[in-house]
Amino acid sequence: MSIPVALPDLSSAPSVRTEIPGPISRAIHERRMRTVARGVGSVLPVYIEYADGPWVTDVDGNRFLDLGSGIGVTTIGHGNPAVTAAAVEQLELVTHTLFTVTPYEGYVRLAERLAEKTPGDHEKRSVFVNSGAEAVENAVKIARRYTGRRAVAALDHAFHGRTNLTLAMNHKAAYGTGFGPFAPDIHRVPNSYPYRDGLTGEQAAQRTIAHLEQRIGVTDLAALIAEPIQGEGGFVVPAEGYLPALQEWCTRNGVVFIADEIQTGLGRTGTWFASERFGLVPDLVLTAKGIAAGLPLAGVTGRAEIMDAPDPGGLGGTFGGNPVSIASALAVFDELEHGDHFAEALRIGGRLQHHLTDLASRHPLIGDVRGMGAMYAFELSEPGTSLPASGAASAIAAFAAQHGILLLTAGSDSNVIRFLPTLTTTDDQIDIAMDVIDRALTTLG
Ligand code: PLZ
Repeated sequence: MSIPVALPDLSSAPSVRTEIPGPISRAIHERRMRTVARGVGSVLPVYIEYADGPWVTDVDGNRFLDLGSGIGVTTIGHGNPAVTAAAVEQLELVTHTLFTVTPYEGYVRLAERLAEKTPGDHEKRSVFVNSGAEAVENAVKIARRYTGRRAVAALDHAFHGRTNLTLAMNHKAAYGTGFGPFAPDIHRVPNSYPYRDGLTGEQAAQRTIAHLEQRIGVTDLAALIAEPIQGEGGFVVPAEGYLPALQEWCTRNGVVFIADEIQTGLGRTGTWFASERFGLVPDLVLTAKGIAAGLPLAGVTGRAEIMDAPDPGGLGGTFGGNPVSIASALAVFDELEHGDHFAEALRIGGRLQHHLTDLASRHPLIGDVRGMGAMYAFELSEPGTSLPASGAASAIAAFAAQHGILLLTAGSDSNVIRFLPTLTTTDDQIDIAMDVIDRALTTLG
């Protein structure tokens, strides 16, 4: 598809010109159903031709306000000019050599940037790979090699990817149905979910630690992996003190503490990493999604002594740390360093919280409102309980789509609406989206 001749106007309002999906999208969709594997779904089958800032425009000319950023990837906005320029320049210089055959400086520079920006001033090393799941896989490899232990613990409501090892780590069985057998020695332990468990951070940590000690045993445990705010699990913000208590326990017991910052990282919560918001200094930090604003790249960054445990040749892969992705990531780092993106994330969080609190006071279906910076959500419950209201989240998302607002659902019970807007989203745009959600909730009763 070529870029449309008439670029969309840049006013605040979404523009819905056809039924959704429109006729051209529907025609492409028919072809897709005959050629693309059924297992690859699409939340909203409108086929996108053009994207700028917080907008995506489909082949029928419908312009949607994208409040999901491709699941938290285009954090600094679709089509950021500095990222595009960096990628194009790199494409013209060299697209591929394979760092493990003949290296290039960008890889080193990005490792330096991550060493500088990830929490803690200890010596660090990085490795770059292609996807979040691959970063998780490598973190597990590295932690096992370093500790000489085999078991890995993940939290209830976790999501870590779709490869075989990471499927074993996910909470939701549906991701893995029929895909087993799964990797052994992966354990899931209770998390902190204040809305549902009512526990303080200290109490929730005690419960988690009891499981780790009784069900796995410290001497076999290589690593504990946690998302500072659980993403696919429904933007579960742990109670205060929970994660620091787990980190402290890991340090005391020689267990590698891995922060999966794939969804929370790189400005999303108003700091470089959400770990900072919780006072964490993880042993390993995982990055992906927003790191290169849409080009495929992921990383594992962490303590030098842990990262250097594997021998040369133990880590790698053909496309890992591709020069074009790396150049884009360096441009993202420059943008985050010199722009006011962190303040924007906090502004967006404030606006979302204000609106969602108001909606919750008027719509009894909203049981909880939570989040940090440009990572906010509301959970839908049967009124007066914390039991999941089934179907409501997808109904709201479907209503919003018809009105030009792209929303993502989340949650182990699929009863959460989550917001991952680009940091270029204005207050006016948020207000428009909230009005649509208000109407959707009224429709649901
Ligand atoms: N860790 C915390 O959020 C990816 C999943 C989309 P990949 N989340 C979006 C889908 O339906 O598969 C994610 C994450 C956290 C790991 C991952 C995995 O990252 O780049 O998708 O492999």
